[in-house]
Amino acid sequence: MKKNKDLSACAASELPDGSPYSIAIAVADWNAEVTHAMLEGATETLLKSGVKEENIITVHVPGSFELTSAAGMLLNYTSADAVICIGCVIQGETRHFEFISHAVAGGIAQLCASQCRPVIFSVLTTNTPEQAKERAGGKCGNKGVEGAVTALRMCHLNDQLSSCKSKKSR
Ligand code: DLZ
Repeated sequence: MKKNKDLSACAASELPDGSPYSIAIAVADWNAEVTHAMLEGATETLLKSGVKEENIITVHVPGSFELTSAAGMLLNYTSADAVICIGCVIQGETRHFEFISHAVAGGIAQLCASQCRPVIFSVLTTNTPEQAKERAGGKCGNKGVEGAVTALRMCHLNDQLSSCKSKKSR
């Protein structure tokens, strides 16, 4: 894969094999026009990579603030190999943008550091609705697709590293 390649443009032949994996997606319904387009991109990509439909678990939450909590529940209560968090926070007149963006970025980073399963940050933080739409199937690609490719790559990394560990303990 080329350096800094836009993962949204990943051809089907370049996609990591998703057939062994089960992937959970938590999607925020705030700014649904954007987040649902990202969800569609992520789901299509997972299916194209070979993830079975029954191995994709999707849950909806009210807003991006709830994504950390939903990701934690998915890690605890399902056997998903990775969790993709999809959200969209758009700058408004108040300071909600800062609080929600920091909370969800920090929350997901904490989960990543404390769990051995990847949690993917597919949360747009934009100044305008137009910028968000451009990143949900517009001229800047679809960040949901990128989240799916990232999840698959991280699942492969997890497999590779866990097989190193089992070789070492033999
Ligand atoms: C309240 C709120 C606001 C003002 N803006 C957004 C946003 O741009 N994107 C988003 O995903 N969620 C927003 N929310 C909702 C919060 O994430 C959360 O759902 C509520 O504060 C309830 O905890």
